Amino acid sequence: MATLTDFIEETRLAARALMEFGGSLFNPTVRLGITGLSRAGKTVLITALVHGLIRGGRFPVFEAQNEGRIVGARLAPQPDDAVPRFDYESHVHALIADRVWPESTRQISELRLIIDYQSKSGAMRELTLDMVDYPGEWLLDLPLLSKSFETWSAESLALSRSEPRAPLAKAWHADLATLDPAAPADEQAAITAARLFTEYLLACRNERYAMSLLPPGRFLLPGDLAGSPALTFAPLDVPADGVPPEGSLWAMMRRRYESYKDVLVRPFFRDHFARLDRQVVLVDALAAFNAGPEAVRDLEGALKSILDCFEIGRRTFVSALLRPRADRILFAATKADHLHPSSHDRLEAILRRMVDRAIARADVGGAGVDVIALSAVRATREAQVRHGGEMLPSIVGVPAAGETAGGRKFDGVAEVAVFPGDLPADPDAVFQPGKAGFRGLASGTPEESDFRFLRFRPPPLEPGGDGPPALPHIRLDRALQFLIGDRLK
Ligand SMILES: Nc1nc2c(ncn2[C@@H]2O[C@H](COP(=O)(O)OP(=O)(O)O)[C@@H](O)[C@H]2O)c(=O)[nH]1
Ligand SMILES: [Mg+2]
Repeated sequence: MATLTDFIEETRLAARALMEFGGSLFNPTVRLGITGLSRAGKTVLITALVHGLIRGGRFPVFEAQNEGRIVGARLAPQPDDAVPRFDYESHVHALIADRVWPESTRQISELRLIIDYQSKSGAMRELTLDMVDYPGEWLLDLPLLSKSFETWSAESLALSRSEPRAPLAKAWHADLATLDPAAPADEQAAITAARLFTEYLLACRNERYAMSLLPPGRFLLPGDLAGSPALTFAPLDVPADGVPPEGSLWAMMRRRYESYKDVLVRPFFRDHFARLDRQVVLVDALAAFNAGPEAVRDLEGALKSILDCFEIGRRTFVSALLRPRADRILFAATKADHLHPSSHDRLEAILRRMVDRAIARADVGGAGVDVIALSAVRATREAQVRHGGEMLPSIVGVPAAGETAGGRKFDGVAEVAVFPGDLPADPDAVFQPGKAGFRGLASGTPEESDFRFLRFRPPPLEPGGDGPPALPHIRLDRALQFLIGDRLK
C-alpha cells in the first residue's frame, strides 16, 4: 500500500533518475552491475576488464578495440560518495606483481572508467563506464520484497525439507519443533532460532553442497549488522494466511523480517539495483557441477530468482523512472580455464540451458539476455598428455602453494599438467543424477574437503607483440562487446 512517505520517497528518487537521464545525454554513461555469489569471480573480472581497457589487452571480438578506435581509458572519481571505491590498484598489483588472486571483499564497491574513443564517423567521444560490484546474495534477497513473512517461512521450510538440505537442517528443525509461534515473544528463543537457521544456511553453502538459493543474504554476509534485531529472526511453521497474536514470537519474527526488508533490501534495490543499465551475473557453474545435480538444480532456481528481480520493480514502484532499467543481462560462467578448451562450448551450452529454462518461467521485461563461458584471467594453457596408451586433453598451470592433489602437495612454483575431465556433450545430462559423464566430475569421498578443480596461480603477463603485455583471458572480449559494444559506435 502506498503511503505519503512512499510518495515523497518516490518523488525524490524520480528527480534523481531524471537528473541522471539528463546528464547522460551530454555525457554518455553506462552503469554496469557486476554480481555473483561470493567467490564467483567479480573482483577478478573487474580488475581484468579495467586492466585490459587501460593497457590495450587483446580483445579481437570487441569491435571498437579491434578497429583501433579506442584511444585510451582512464580512471576517474566515482559519482557515489557513500560507496567504497573498488580497490583496483591493489588488485592489479596482487594479480600481476605477486601473481596471487586478489583478497576477497564482501560488500559493494564502485569504480569509474572513462573510455576515449573515435566514433565510426570519426568524431572523438567519451564513454563513462561506472562499474558497481555487489554481492549476488543481496540480489537474491529482492524477491523477499513481494513475500510476506508467512510465505517466506513456508517456502524456506519446504526447501529445507528437500535433499540435500534436510540433513543439514536437522538441528534447526529440532529447535523449530519446540517453538510455539503463538507463545509470548522471547528474545532468547529468537536468538537461538536465528543462529541455528544461519548455521543451516552456511552448511548448504559449503562447497560440498554448493547451494545457491539461500536468502536472506545478509545472514551469510552480515557486515556491521551482525547481531542486530533485523538479522535475528527465522522461519516459523505458521499458516500462510494466518495473523499473529499480539505480543507473540510470531509477531516479533514477522516484524523483524519486515525490518530486514526496510533496512537492507529496499535501500539496495532503490539506490543500486534500479539504477543499473547493464548487468553481468557471474556464475561459478563448475562449483555446482563439482557438488552434483542437486547443486545444479539449486543454481537454476537461483537464476530464475535473479531474472525475477527485473520484474519485481514493476510491481514495487509506481513510477516508470524507478523501475529496473537494465536492458542487457549477461550470464557468465567464470573460471572456464579450469577446463580444456574442448569443453568451453559445453560449459556455455549447459549454462544456456539453465538460463533458457529460467527465462521460460520469468519475465525479463524485454531485456536482452546472453550467456558466455569465460575466464577473466586465464591461469592455464592447453596440452595433450599421454596417459597409458591414450592422449588426454589436459591443462597446464602452476598450482597455488599448499594445494594438494593425489597425495601430492604443490610448492607454488612447479608447473603440472592435469586432466580435468570432460563436461557431457548433452547439456541435459548435468540435471540428471547418476548420468554417465557427469558423475565423473562430482567430488570424490565426502571426507575430501579440497576441490577437485585445482587452484592455479595467476599467469605471468603475455609478451606484448607491438602493444604492452596483457593478461591472458578467455572470451572476455565477447563479454565486453555484448555489454558496451553498442555504446561505442
Ligand atoms: N583460474 C581462475 N580462477 C579464478 C578466475 N576468477 C576468479 N578465480 C578464482 O576465484 C576466486 C574468487 O574470485 P573473486 O574475484 O575474488 O570472487 P568474488 O568474491 O566474486 O569477488 C579467486 O581467488 C580465484 O581463486 C579466473 O578467471 N580463472
Ligand atoms: Mg569480490
